[in-house]
Amino acid sequence: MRLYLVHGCPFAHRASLALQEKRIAFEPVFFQQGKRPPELDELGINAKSPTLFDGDVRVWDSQIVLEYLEDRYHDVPLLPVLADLRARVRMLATLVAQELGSPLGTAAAEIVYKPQPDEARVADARRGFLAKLDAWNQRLAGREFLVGDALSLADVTLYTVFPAMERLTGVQIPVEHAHLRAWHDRIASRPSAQLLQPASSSTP
Ligand SMILES: N[C@@H](CCC(=O)N[C@@H](CS)C(=O)NCC(=O)O)C(=O)O
Repeated sequence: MRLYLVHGCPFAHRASLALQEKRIAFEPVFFQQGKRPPELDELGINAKSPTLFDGDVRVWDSQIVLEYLEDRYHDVPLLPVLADLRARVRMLATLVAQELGSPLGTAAAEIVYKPQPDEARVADARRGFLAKLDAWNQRLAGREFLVGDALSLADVTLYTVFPAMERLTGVQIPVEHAHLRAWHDRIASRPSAQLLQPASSSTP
């Protein structure tokens, strides 16, 4: 199995975290932002970071990759069994994209893609990001994981925005959000959560 990815990409981070939690051996194939290799190019414009090559199967887009891994590899599930909890995981993943992915995307668009970032837009993105953290902190009060009693795709999706936002803007989870910080640190300490480095290969 091969995972095509851009180093530091939060979407690819979700895929590498899930693969490692599921103990699936894979080879990371790094490419530069804006320079997709021909094998991705020929899959069309959606084959970005991450794209998974699993035998003859090609899967692009992080949420689809996560769902594919879940459907195909059951030994270590990252979705609960009960339908209501599965729906909750998916709703929380959607909320992450709306509330935190959106300011993260704005910051990335300014800092990664523009030679001269618009500092006002970056500051706005930081403010927007921080403003949403209280609700996530409350969701984690008294809980080890966002949904149920095991790591799920909701945790994977939420966690990966933090290292990306910190790398781009220096934003960290403020100390007053103690539940969120403690949850973050627990996930960060899992070997699966370590960001893959271009020189490394992964065979759990
Ligand atoms: N919606 C996609 C977004 C993927 C994405 O935009 N990845 C960026 C890096 S974080 C990328 O591959 N950019 C490379 C390019 O556009 O050439 C997902 O969730 O996988």
